[in-house]
Amino acid sequence: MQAPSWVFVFSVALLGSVVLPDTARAYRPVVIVHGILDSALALFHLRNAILEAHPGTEVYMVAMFQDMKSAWPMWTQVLGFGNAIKNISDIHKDQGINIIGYSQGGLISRGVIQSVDDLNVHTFISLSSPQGGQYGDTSYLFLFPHYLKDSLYKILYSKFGQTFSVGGYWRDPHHLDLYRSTSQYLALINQETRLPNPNATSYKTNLTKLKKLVLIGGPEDGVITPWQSAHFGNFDENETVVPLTEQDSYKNDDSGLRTLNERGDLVLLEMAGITHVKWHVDPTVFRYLIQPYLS
Ligand SMILES: *[C@@H]1O[C@H](CO)[C@@H](O)[C@H](O)[C@H]1NC(C)=O
Ligand SMILES: *[C@@H]1O[C@H](CO)[C@@H](O)[C@H](O)[C@H]1NC(C)=O
Ligand SMILES: *[C@@H]1O[C@H](CO)[C@@H](O)[C@H](O)[C@H]1NC(C)=O
Ligand SMILES: CC(=O)N[C@H]1CO[C@H](CO)[C@@H](O)[C@@H]1O
Repeated sequence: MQAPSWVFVFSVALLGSVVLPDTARAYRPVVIVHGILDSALALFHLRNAILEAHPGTEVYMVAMFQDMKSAWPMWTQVLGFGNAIKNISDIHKDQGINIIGYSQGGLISRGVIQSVDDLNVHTFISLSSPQGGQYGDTSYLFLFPHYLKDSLYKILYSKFGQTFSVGGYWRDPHHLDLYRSTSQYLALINQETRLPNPNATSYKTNLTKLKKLVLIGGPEDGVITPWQSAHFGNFDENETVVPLTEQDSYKNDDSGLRTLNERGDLVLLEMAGITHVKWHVDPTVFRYLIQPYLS
């Protein structure tokens, strides 16, 4: 009667070496959401990097609101991307999905995570997205050629301006009252609004359902302003950057970020020397900042 137990030990050892090598592990599917004036195809690099590192991963590149349509209002895009992401999440209900949102796509993804019912998102990676708002001149503002950043509030904080995606997350530190009373998007999901915000509680609880929130940005970004907005930083009235943990809404845990942080599930990552258009193509960014969080 010795043989069976020997066979048993042997097969366990075999299992250990044959069934569980790294490449055969099942990684969660990844959904990629593109940025402004961009298309899903532009993120092909990122898709290939994921497949090379973790062969067999299902990678979904959501091809919606591409190019000029990426300037459509934020909630319109959150609804559209939300339907697509909900479908993908339902297919993988038990395992859950990971989401990578690049630039404006990271701000749309966060809206989806906070407002769509019954998603199962494990990790959300925000790749240089203006999570704390935008206040800076960039080529992306070509839609309003006659305005500089200090006068853009006149157009963006109006009914008309709010019909553009950037109007939804323009955060002018010299007109915060207007921002709080007109921003239809960022001020609501960041809990800075003076408008009725009936969904505030569910925005918060839904955010804290994430297993991990990874925020990536860096000082040479050149588009996201201040660059710390990638980490929820924002400007005060003197254009001094206020880091997330010094903001009142964080201290009061209004949006759930403090809960995530105190749970050890909020990760702020910074890399020098990466310009805005390189975050999704630079192999070092992928290897050290993204890949470790895809499980
Ligand atoms: C999501 O799934 C529903 C039902 O299967 C389908 O009607 C709809 O077109 C899908 N939406 C997207 C954006 O894929
Ligand atoms: C609150 O959420 C509901 C259901 O998702 C939505 O129909 C409604 O427009 C939201 N209200 C606001 C003010 O965002
Ligand atoms: C901005 O600068 C002015 C003048 O130096 C100062 O009085 C004010 O307290 C500063 N505001 C903040 C939020 O630090
Ligand atoms: C993913 C998730 O938990 N979604 C929830 C967001 O909040 C609404 C309202 O509380 C819930 O119905 C969803 O299930």
